[in-house]
Amino acid sequence: MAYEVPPLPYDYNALEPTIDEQTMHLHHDKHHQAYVDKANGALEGTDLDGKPIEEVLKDLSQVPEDKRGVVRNNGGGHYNHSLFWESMGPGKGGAPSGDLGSAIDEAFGSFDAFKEQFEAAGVNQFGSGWAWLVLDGGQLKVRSSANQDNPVSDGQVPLLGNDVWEHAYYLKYQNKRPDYLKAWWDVVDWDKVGERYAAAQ
Ligand code: MN3
Repeated sequence: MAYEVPPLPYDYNALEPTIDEQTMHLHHDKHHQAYVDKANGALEGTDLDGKPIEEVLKDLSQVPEDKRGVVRNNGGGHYNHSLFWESMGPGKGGAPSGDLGSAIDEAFGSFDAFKEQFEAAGVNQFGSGWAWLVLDGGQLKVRSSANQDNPVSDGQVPLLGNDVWEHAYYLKYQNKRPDYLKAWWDVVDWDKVGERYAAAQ
């Protein structure tokens, strides 16, 4: 079964004004679709055809060498964006509560300190990539990744990721990536992130 772009769990304009409707259409319908099409093309006819993308990315050495780069980039693009759409929602934002809220306070000192580190990871990612909150051997950490690399390929569990490719923000924020990273907190669905944290324990 080939990969498919999952439908957005909300309307294209639901994340306004943080993320504009046109960006959501291009990002979801065009960019994500292109990653899916290229990943499917690379895996078609291999033993990995139909394997969940997370399982493929956990061990890229299982991908035939001549297809590994394409799968890393485009399979990564599919997995990253699938996580991304689900991590946001209208009327979200605020702060994490429960176990995740306590764990963030403990790991980073405070929620504000965590946000500062996460934004810095996004701002300082040279070129295209992602900022992440991950669980690494039971420890919460902030990191970035280049291109469409996902922390799962490094044995970590991605809990939250923000896309800092220019296609994610340029129509509305132009070159002001720091402004996009700061505004993005208004649409983060912390219940969803908390579910991932609980599942990863
Ligand atoms: Mn993107």
